[in-house]
Amino acid sequence: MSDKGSIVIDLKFERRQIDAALANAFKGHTVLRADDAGADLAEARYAVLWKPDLDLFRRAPKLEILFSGGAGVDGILAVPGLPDLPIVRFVDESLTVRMSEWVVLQALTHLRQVPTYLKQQREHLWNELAQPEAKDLTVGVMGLGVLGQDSVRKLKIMGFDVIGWSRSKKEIDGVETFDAQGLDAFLAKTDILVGLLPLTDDTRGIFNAVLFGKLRQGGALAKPVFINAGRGGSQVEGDLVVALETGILGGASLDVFEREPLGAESPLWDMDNVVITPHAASASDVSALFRTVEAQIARYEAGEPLAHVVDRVTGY
Ligand code: NDP
Ligand code: OXD
Repeated sequence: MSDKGSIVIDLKFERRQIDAALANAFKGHTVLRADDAGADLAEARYAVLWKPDLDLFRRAPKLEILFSGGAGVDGILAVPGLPDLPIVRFVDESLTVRMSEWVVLQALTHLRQVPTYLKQQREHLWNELAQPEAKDLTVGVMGLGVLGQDSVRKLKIMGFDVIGWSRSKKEIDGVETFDAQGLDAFLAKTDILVGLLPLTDDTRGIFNAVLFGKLRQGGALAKPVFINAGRGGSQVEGDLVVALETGILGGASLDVFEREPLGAESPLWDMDNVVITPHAASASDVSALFRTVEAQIARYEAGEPLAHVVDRVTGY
């Protein structure tokens, strides 16, 4: 019998990935698997979850803390009848670094016109394009949390002019920042828009025709570019397609979609100026996830406060 609390795992990673990570995690805890229909979860105290269904909470009525398998918690908060328990987000250097790599890669992809060069390559066309520099472009980052702030730092290292927008105003050295009220002023300066927002009632559908129409036209890339790795529910894909077709937007890099996987019929797949990745900007490293959960449980059991607890009112 274990003398530490038992933990139920309900994650969408491949089983072998979870098994490999469990080999070095949760010593002294009993670990149960939600996908094991016969598992008795009645005494489980902690859950590590991604998109649970309500049945989990019926099977595990004694849970004390829900640990999210990712930084975003919209998949957990969407469960109807979710018990009122603390939800802890996944925050870890591995996740942050991966996201910044993706964001910088996409910003550089559009700066250096990679989609056009790839098209020319397919057409066997030797044609050199104009080369604006990073400093000629303003990248506007929406969402200045853990991920947004790291991306800001790394975009600046690459030489971009960077500005940021968040609900509450932030002070970041060398970066002009805007609060919720400053959205229009922020958009009017932005050549490359980066979305790193959580999905909440306030951010659902925020990337729409009206917003795209407020981005700066006539910058060094001529037309603004939209990059989104926050959540697909924040973008109105119909509006996005029209903005790309009509030249309101010059290009996009999308990791997240209204519906995932993105349907084969989506016109986004075939647009030359659109880069698509399958919600892969920054995957959670399972071993790192379990390490952070283990550390948080140790803190909780020692009577210390948990870190990165979600505010159920704001939804992130
Ligand atoms: P944080 O909670 O640290 O930061 C969220 C940021 O968004 C904060 O700056 C917050 O403002 C801002 N924000 C939230 N709501 C609003 C609003 N209504 N108006 C303006 N700003 C708002 O989250 P992380 O940085 O850790 O993660 C961000 C999101 O990235 C996750 O929620 C998830 O959806 C997504 N993600 C995607 C991944 C992928 O692979 N595609 C991987 C990991 C995460 P304030 O600072 O004022 O609170
Ligand atoms: C996350 C994600 O939220 O992978 O961590 O989307």
